[in-house]
Amino acid sequence: TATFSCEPEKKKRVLNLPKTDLAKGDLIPMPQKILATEKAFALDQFTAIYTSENAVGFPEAGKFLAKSIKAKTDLDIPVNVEEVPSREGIIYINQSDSLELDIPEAYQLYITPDSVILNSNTAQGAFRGIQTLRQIIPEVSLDTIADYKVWPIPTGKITDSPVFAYRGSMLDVARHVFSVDEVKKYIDLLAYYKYNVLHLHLTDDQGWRIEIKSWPKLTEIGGSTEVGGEKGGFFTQEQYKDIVAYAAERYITIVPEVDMPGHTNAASVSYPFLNGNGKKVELYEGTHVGFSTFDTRKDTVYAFIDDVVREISEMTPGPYFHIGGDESHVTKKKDYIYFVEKVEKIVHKYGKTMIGWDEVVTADIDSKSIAQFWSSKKNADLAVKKGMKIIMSPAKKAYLDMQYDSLSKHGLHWAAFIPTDTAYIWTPEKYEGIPVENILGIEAPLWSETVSDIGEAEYLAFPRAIGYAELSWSTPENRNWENYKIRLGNQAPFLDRMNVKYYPSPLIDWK
Ligand code: TNX
Repeated sequence: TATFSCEPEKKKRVLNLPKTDLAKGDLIPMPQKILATEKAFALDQFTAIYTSENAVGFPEAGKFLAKSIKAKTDLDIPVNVEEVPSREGIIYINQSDSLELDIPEAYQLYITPDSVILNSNTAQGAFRGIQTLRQIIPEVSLDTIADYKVWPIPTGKITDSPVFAYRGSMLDVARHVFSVDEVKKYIDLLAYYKYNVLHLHLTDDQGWRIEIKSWPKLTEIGGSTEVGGEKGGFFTQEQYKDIVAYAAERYITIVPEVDMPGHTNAASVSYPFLNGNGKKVELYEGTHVGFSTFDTRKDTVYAFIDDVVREISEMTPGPYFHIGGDESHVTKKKDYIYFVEKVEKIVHKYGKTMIGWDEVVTADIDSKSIAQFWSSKKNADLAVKKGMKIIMSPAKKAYLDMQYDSLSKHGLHWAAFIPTDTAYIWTPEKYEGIPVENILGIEAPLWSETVSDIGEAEYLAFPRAIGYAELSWSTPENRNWENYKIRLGNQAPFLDRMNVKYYPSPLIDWK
């Protein structure tokens, strides 16, 4: 068959490409090392992608790159899984065992005028490197240099790997329901900035959003409401699996959260035997917190939790199960501790590592469980004392639902106003004396009491989520607000192409 449309002879015309500077690109997060060589690789209709053979995930990574190039340039780039022909104009995604790459998610990019070589030990590392490549492809083509379009890619070498292993964001799908497609769009945006975790807050007082086959009323009744009287909804197990698979293709781990023993009104309306606050339970569409609790002294409550943890764990390939544990204001202290210790055992029974909001460290839990620090420095210190790892989500720095300022259309401000610079200018490595050895990573939660659609959620998340990506990937030496804010302004064409309704912060000169 005549598939040789990109034969080398056709291309052997020397293009007079402009000088470039790889170090002046708009990369976010900033890579560890960049060495610029000031020439250019011509990305054009003759370019072809090759990937290592027999390397798990590499062909798929190649296809992902081709799709991304198509979205940005409209070029149709073929992806080949075969021996690399020695010719110019190729992007080669290579599985390499080099020791330098023996760090999870590490990659190297070697760009010369002849080829782009992306080396990584793992497909995950290759995928992170592909995001870098996507970002250095210029927004506009050169149309005067040849009788076809050319995108000059700056040459040089990038060596890169992340500072933190856990780089996450959380979507509260309980207070407001988001569709599968909306969650996927959020995943796409996270992936572009090298996030690797999406935490789904699946249950709260106002709604239960995940189908549990053994307890169908959770979604029938508990899923029927949202904050503000909207219509409710939930993910079927098939939909949840679809989200998990979509995230996995982007090397993003889903962390499911079932918040308990507080934040459980929706569960208790569905099955009143669960309720432990002594009051009659009714569906709830308001925004108060801390009024609900499970009955922590009934065996049947733990049998229920066992089913829920089992069904969700079976659909979740990632290592974590988040049990919530925050703001259980009407649970007696001793009952709370008893509860967390019992539920931790259930989480372990289904092979998962437990994560909980920082209050859970007041119970006697395993040092391998993880504390998500959101407000209590005392709890963070206790976690450190127990040798636990901590996910950094301090509300006054990392909460995506805090308003930018008093004029913000959406959001709360109980923790702080968080303008775009404040969100970026802090050092998680040295925050409130928490030792860096204990920090697993950073997560930016997006609580949804004040948003009623994905556009409003995007207004709160962007641009701040882009800054948290850099805080969790790049070294402190490579982070600098003055430099970052220019790169951030240059994200506008990407955000526009993705139809993101970001907040156009006046601190930023948007391109
Ligand atoms: C506190 S942060 C909560 C959530 C709210 C959020 C609003 C945390 C663990 N609990 O229930 O949605 O504040 O900012």
